[in-house]
Amino acid sequence: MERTFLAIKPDGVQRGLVAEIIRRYETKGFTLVGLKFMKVSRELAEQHYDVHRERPFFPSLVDFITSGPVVAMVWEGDGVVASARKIIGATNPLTAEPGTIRGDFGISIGRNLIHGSDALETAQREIALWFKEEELVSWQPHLTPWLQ
Ligand code: 3AN
Repeated sequence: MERTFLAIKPDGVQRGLVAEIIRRYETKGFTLVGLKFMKVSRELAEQHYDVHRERPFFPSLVDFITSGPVVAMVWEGDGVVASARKIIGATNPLTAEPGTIRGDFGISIGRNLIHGSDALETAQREIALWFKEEELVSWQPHLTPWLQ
């Protein structure tokens, strides 16, 4: 079953949007398999954003993600990688569609509330980076037949 990695960034936590963001994935019908509330070390932040290492905004990216607690999550379901990204919206909250998390709650590209893996391979890398195998729970939700 497909899995993706999502992280509610420090701005999402500070603004009290944790429940609102989790609600969107629960009510969509995806299954939560991992969740932790944590401070991110600089080492983890630099590994997570490794592809952006040469970009000018890399230092501010690392400063921001390590500035306060985040909610790290793994969600499971058919097509969850692409669908979770659609629910998040475009990178720049100003151009993200209304109805998406960034479109509804953000205005700043440097404070865009949530991270979501951009492809299956990235998801596998990020899940392994952020979670130990024993922190992930494989379970079968008792979904109504309408969601199966
Ligand atoms: P996304 O989070 O939509 O996958 P990426 O992977 O292109 O976006 O960028 C990772 C993060 O880097 C973004 N979430 C955003 O916080 C930050 N970022 C991207 N582009 C810029 C930019 N031009 N200026 C400042 N921060 C940026």
